[in-house]
Amino acid sequence: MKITEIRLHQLLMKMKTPFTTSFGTQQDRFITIVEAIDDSGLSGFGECVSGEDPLYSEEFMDASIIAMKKYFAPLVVQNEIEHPDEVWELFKPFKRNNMAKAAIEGAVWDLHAKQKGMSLSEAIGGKKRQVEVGISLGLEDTDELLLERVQEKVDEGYKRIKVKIKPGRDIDMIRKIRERFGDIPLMADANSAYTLDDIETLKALDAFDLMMIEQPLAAGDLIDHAKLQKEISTPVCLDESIDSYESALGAIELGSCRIINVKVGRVGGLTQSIKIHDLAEKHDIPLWCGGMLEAGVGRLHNIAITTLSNFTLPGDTASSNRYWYEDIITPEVVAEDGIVDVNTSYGIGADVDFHKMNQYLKKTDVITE
Ligand code: OSB
Ligand code: MG
Repeated sequence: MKITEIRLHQLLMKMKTPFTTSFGTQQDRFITIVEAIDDSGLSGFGECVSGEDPLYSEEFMDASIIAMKKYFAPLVVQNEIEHPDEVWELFKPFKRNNMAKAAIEGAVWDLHAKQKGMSLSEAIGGKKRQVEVGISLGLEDTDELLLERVQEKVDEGYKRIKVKIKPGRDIDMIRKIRERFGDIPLMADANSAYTLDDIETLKALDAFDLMMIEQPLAAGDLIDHAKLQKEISTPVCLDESIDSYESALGAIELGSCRIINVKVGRVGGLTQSIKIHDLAEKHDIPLWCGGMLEAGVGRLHNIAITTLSNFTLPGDTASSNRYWYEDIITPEVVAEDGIVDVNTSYGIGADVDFHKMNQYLKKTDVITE
């Protein structure tokens, strides 16, 4: 394929409600949509999931935009690409910056699928035509408010409820959820808010039969998570610590987790996600797809990766209306009773609606060489 132009559409999207984790509160979402255009005028789309500030990981949006403009966009317009799998190799001399790499690679994947007349799911070897979705609920000021949120999402039929925890907002809060909602599929995400000094708290959570505890310890750590997993019965799921195929291999070999949350941006794109998928499947480590407060393009990429066979647990790929009054795609992503139908028509399966996107657009950078 010949890519003649990359456009970086920089958006500021207002979230319906703020989203609070152990590392901070998000109110507006600064998002970059990557558009890759080929010599016939066809466009593929990707989304950069970096946070506005380097709080979840070291990447942040201003830096990702520079990385895309300076390194990754020029590489895809300067080189003839036969297949999107080549993009990771093309980017390899430049270390890390996985979310920037993934955003450009994602646009190339979508373009490739469209050129071949396939859906993105088919292009990556996905077979599922429906995927189960859960929801991630941020910390609320009081447990009562959180219980109301949980009630809403249980009523909407989400297949799994994830709540954020941090020291001081854990055991009592989880106990109240269990007391009110009984045996619902429930998990907790700490976003690395604990250390092994908190082992008694983490052991106490075993009493609540959580599906898993996500990233309790430091981002990047594998050793302490392996020690922790030996001490608790709740499966450890790693998010921040799995930033490459190599770290997934390390986590599996060390026994640092029993479940992996795959985020396409965090691991550097779809090609790397597929490689981690195949590794995890071989080792009976179930996967699910995590979210990064995505707009529609990122959401559709997440749904596509979830159609691979070893994504056996509900992901964070909720409806477009989870965070947005109006998403940038048509049709929007809609979960009914916790199920999203995979649109297998063409590429990511929906159009970027420029009329809708333009209301959020701050700036578009164009890279042609
Ligand atoms: O840890 O999974 C996380 C959002 C931003 C950064 C990190 C995380 C999250 C979420 C929300 O949990 C997932 C979503 O609904 O998109
Ligand atoms: Mg997480």
